[in-house]
Amino acid sequence: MKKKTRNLWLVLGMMGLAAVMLISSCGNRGDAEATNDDKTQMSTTADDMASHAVQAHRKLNQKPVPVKMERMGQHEVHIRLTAQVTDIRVDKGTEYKAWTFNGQAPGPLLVVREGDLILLSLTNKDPAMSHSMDMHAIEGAPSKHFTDVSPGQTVTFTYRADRPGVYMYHCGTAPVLQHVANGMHGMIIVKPKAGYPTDRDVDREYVIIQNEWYKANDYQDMLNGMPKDVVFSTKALKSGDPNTNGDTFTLKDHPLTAKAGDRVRIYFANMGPNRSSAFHVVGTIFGDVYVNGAPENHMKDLQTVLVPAGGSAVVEFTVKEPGRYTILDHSLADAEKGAMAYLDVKK
Ligand SMILES: [Cu+2]
Repeated sequence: MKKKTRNLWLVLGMMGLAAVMLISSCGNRGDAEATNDDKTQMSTTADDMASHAVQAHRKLNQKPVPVKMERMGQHEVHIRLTAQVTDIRVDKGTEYKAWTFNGQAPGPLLVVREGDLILLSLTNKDPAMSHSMDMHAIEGAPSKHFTDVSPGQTVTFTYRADRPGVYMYHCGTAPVLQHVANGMHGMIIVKPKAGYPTDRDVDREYVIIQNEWYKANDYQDMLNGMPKDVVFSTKALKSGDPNTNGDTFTLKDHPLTAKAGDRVRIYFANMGPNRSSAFHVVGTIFGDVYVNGAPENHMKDLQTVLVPAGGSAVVEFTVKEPGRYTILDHSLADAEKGAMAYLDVKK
């Protein structure tokens, strides 16, 4: 009798275990169900996600889809973004299979006006996993506005940009660190209705974005390691401006330009994912700084601006004489890792 009871408990226990395994495998399918790789369907730990992505993305290098921004009315703009996997050159001789918006990392520069209603359509061309849009420029429930878009799907999110400034946007799909470190981030400028008080003084303006690259799709390195490259990029504010990916060399080989006496404005944002930036331009003093790019956060005369991961600033300075000015993260190890650009000032 005792033996029978013990066997019954053993059978019930095994049934329970099987049920738990079945439930957990169903509950965890999520992103993994887009492929036939059965091994990855049992778990969505970041390391498993990483190896899953490496498998599914191995032969993938999707041609960048141009971003579309269309003004529908005076206060309404339709933005179409695409999540895709595209190889990015992050250092001379180093390609990175980046998870991107529109084949750029950082993603395309978005510019809207304070008060605009944004219709943001996100198409997910990644065959292997969901992606999403965490838009720092808006206020709303993440569970409503920042939801996952499955492979092959397009979802349109609607929200209003009521607060002027320079904001980060990024993929918010878990694990967020992995999606951001792999390249899914960018800048959106919400132009202030009344402009900045110093608009009239500015002769030219540029965008600089900072981000870090870790060992390719290595979640443990993203979590506990040090970035291999800390990089700058620029994005075009008007046609003809340079538009680059985050790499260690382009903005040194092809410096930004200005004329002696120019008042220069830089819209700067730090994508992280992990490190702060001590933003500085050698040979200048930031006469006017707008923390977060908000006109009311106006500060005067700073040598260096601390910009956290997920933060930004607008800085303005005068280049008094011709020469080469270095723009850098004054945390100098990060500058040596690549976070440096040149501004060449002519007569
Ligand atoms: Cu993503």
